[in-house]
Amino acid sequence: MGADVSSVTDLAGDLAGTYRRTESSGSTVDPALVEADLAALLRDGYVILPDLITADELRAIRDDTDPLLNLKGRNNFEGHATQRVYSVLNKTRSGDRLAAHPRVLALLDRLLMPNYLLSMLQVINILPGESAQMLHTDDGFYPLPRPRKALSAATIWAIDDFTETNGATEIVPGSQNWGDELPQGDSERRPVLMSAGSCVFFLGTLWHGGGPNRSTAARLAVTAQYCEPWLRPQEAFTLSTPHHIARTVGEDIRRMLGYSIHPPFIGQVDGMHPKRLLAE
Ligand SMILES: O=C(O)CCC(=O)C(=O)O
Repeated sequence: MGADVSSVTDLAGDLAGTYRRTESSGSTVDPALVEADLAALLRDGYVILPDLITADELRAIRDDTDPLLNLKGRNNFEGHATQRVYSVLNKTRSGDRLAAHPRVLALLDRLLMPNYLLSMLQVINILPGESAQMLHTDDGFYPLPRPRKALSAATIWAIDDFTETNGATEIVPGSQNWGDELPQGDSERRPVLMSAGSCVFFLGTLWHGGGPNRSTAARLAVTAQYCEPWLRPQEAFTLSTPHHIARTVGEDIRRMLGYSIHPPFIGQVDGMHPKRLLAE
């Protein structure tokens, strides 16, 4: 439905009347820190956020995801020597801290519109022998011409140290500003070297891909991706997440799953705020 925004602003109050917009935990982060992260992100297309999660949290992620890593990729993109776990929120709570880390939300709060959505949460385990993944951008499947503002952003969390040889994510610095040009060969790929517990945050317009794993050990990572609240997320979380999980997760994740409204009424259910579903 097309509408003149000025004539529908009063409607925003209708759907959000009972269920007010909730504040992102990103607001708890020191603004000076966030501004420094943001400046690097906008300049390079990515920023490394070092050592954000503890050894205990890393252990819990490993323990919970290990039994789930039983399938290899079905195509070159997923990687035939790469294991992926989808629908992570329905399988373990240990990824919640990553998906809703305040340092990440603080950047998203500045990049995307309020009530941005979780688009993907996935465990990616690159096994020894895997070759380099094709370079791609994460918001390239939204058919809007480049150069443009990013419509999404992504994090990749190192659960193992990311090294020169073990399949560290590779990025093409500055490529977030490109128009239609494509990366030429592999010489532009730069591995993101970071310690376990760190994450790389990058714009949806940045060219990147999984690196080749030339080591003898697997490289475990978790990726969380986010998109504007007026776009369709990659994973249909509103379809796949049972109500008991939506009630269990914290408010930041609940809001990002789609229990929120992009004013005046995108995301409605039966003309009402979607949170009404969880009250039943
Ligand atoms: O695992 C990685 O390092 C990157 C994977 C990736 O970009 C993807 O599968 O979309």
